[in-house]
Amino acid sequence: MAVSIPLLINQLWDVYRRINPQADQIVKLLTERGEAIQNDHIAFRTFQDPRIGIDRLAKPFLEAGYEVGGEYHFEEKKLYAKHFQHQDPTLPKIFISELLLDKLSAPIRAAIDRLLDQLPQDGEFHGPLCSEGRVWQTSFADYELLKKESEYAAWMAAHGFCANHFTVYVNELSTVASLQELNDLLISNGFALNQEGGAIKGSPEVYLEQSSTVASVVEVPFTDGPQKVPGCYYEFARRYKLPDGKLFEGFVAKSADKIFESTDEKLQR
Ligand code: OOG
Ligand code: NI
Repeated sequence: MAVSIPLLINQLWDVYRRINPQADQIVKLLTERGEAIQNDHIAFRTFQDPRIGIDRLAKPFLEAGYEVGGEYHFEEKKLYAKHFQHQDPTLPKIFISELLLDKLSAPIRAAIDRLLDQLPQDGEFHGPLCSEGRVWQTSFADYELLKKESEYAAWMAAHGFCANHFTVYVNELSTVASLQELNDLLISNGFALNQEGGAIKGSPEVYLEQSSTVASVVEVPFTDGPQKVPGCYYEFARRYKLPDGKLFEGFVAKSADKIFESTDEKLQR
């Protein structure tokens, strides 16, 4: 039976807001101005493996009527992504990326195998549907090893299948006229934005503008003790109309490449 997507989104939000206290604060900031927040998209990360790859994670969404909307390649980060969208425009798009394991070095693959070996054997695994994002134990030593080759892999080890970010749909906001205005509001309220390649990624020419916070640092349990590591971030997206008058529903790989870096250690101050 298809899951209720609004219910699933509420569950995902509940886990996400606990790892990303900024999200609650930003929602409060906007709702106090009278805004009702709509999600443009929700993003997940995973490893390219038949048990938990994009297609596996997308299953509950496809069963609920979502369709593939586009695919994206990130050669340098060794990532592949797809986005899914629903005919109901009030349902957020779903962006799922996966790390291409066959492009990684042997020690990194071995460290990822130590995670994947802990997956349930019986196909009972539901990815984002499970209430806890992380379904494996990992050592901080492995986290640090993974980070040397892929910040994305290290993030996956620490956080697993929780929503990586929610995204405010800026078009639906009434008290800010542009993404720049929203960014200014966030900065004046003390939020740090991902400035990689400029705070605003994209432009009206590519029909999409995006910005994001720097991921909150959170304490994560590792087998060798708790450590503070980058968690989740909040994103803001403004969409523009295509020449044919329809709203652009896709993503822009060049912008996404920089948005991924919102969880990178280098952005932590
Ligand atoms: C996804 C980064 C890309 C977008 O909207 O372009 C993205 C991630 O950090 O997992 O969310
Ligand atoms: Ni995003």
